[in-house]
Amino acid sequence: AAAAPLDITLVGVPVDCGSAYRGCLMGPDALRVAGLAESLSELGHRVSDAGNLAPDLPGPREHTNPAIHDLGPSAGWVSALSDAAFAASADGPPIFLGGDHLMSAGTVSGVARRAGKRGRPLFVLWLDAHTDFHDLNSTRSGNLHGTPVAYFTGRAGFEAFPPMPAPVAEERVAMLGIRSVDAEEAARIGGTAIAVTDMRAIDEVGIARPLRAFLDRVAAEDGDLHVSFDVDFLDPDIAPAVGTTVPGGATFREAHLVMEMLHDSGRVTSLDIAELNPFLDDRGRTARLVVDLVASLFGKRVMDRPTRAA
Ligand code: EXY
Ligand code: MN
Ligand code: MN
Ligand code: MN
Repeated sequence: AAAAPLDITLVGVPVDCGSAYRGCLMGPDALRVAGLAESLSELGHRVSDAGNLAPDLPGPREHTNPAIHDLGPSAGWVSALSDAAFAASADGPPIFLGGDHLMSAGTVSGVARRAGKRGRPLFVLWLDAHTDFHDLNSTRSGNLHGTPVAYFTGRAGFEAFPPMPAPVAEERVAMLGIRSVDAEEAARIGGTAIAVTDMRAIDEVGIARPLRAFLDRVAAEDGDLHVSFDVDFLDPDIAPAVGTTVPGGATFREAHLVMEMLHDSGRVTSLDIAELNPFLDDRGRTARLVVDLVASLFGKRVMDRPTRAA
């Protein structure tokens, strides 16, 4: 069935200061070259490209891993990105093209404010090998892409960052694909209501059941749903172009199933595509896989006439 046409805005977020490896700066353009806009237009959506958040964004533009204590510029950057995300989500769903996962400190902040304006709670689905739940004191690597979830759920330890205007309630965050968690994160996240489904659980019960349970909760509260898709959620065999690969990730079919279920839910109001590093890619195959998965999220179907058992 053709998807209801949406007004989709692409927003490039070329940032790589949050990760240990350069290259995510090129993520937005790799997704464009891989045909993201065309794939969505072919589904009947109206796609506009807002370009990349310009270099005049104050803050970490070059490859500088800011020492944790010197985050002043990043604070301005997070605020500016939050404002851009808020504006971009005024009409249809924005797709934020990263950039490493530090981007979500700004994008989730902005869409959370948008949800609040709409009088809706914001839910976040975190597709990732990592929980990204460090704060600026607990991180060992100093790589800020390991912190956005702690930041946007309003936890302490982010004095150098702008305060989260509308923190996301921990019980409205669900994670799928988790398989690399530092001790400090594990100790902390265990005490929260964040629904963490790791790969062990997915192997035991499948990926559909925890996702279905989460989507039922989004529907019950008539919430907005932000999907943050870290490309390292996928198995490195099918998606090598990320800096922090972890073996044993989601398969091609698990990933498409997640995207198709998200589409069928009709609840997705915004999307991050994070951590794509084209410099590590193999002739663009990771970028093209990601575009294909995002097309599934926005209504592409392999079979027009499903033959599933009733
Ligand atoms: N937990 C490790 C750290 O904090 O350095 C690895 C974080 C990787 C984060 C990537 C974006 O998902
Ligand atoms: Mn970097
Ligand atoms: Mn991540
Ligand atoms: Mn990750």
